[in-house]
Amino acid sequence: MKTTASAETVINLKQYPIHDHEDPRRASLVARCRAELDANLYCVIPDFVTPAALVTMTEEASRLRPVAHDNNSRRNCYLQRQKDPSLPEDHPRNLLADASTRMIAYDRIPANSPLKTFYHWDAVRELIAEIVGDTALYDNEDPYQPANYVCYEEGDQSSWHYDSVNAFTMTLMIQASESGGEFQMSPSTRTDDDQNYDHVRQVLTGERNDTIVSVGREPGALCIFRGCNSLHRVSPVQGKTMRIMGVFVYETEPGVLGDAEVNETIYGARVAAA
Ligand SMILES: O=C(O)CCC(=O)C(=O)O
Ligand SMILES: [Fe+2]
Repeated sequence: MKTTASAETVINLKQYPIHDHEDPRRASLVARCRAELDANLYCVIPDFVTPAALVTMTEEASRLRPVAHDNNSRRNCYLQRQKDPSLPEDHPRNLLADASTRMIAYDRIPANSPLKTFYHWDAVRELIAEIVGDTALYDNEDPYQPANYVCYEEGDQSSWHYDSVNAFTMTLMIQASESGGEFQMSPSTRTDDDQNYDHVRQVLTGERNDTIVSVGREPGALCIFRGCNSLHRVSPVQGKTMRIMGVFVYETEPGVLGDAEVNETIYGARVAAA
């Protein structure tokens, strides 16, 4: 397969020749990531993106920061903002906590951005499909959602939560904060059949931390995780350096758009349906 010049400058093909399906290093990367995702519910590919692309991405996100939507909310781990008065005060559904991130939507990002080159390159999408075990993945076709910069400034965090719809979530660490901003996970806190409220409450209140893992990653590392049944959070960021993440959404069928109401919450009033 032919690679575009720009993909070569964005992805570390020397270490990860993902465009060459015959290269044994590609097969071993897929095997390692599949095994780790199965065993731990997450996997990390360090140095997946080149230092030059990280510089451009960091500059771009910093420049676009003024047009980010400040997405601040108090929510429970099920991403709901309302308590349920029929349940006890310390029930997980009634434990609300802060989440604040600065969202830079897809439509704000230039067409030639390395973030978009990364997201739209067939070799990346095909690699991820093999890792997560889907026969094929497709780009999300929403105007706002497919690839975003998500910035965390001092004090920002994403409190414990489950991701709602996607079977997997994919994030790229672009710039780390000075401290804090740690990605933590308590794998398989619930199953499809059992909400496991006692354990969930203990994680939310800090009573129990023996099941929590910190997922370490340096800038350039790609993380794929299954967040639907595993509580996870980003701890409060400390220091003046923004934590900058790339967040990408692939779909298992073509032509998928985001929900208009969800988009308005995440990206602000400007995206409200006309
Ligand atoms: O920023 C991160 O490391 C992960 C954030 C998160 O919870 C998500 O993207 O679902
Ligand atoms: Fe999440």
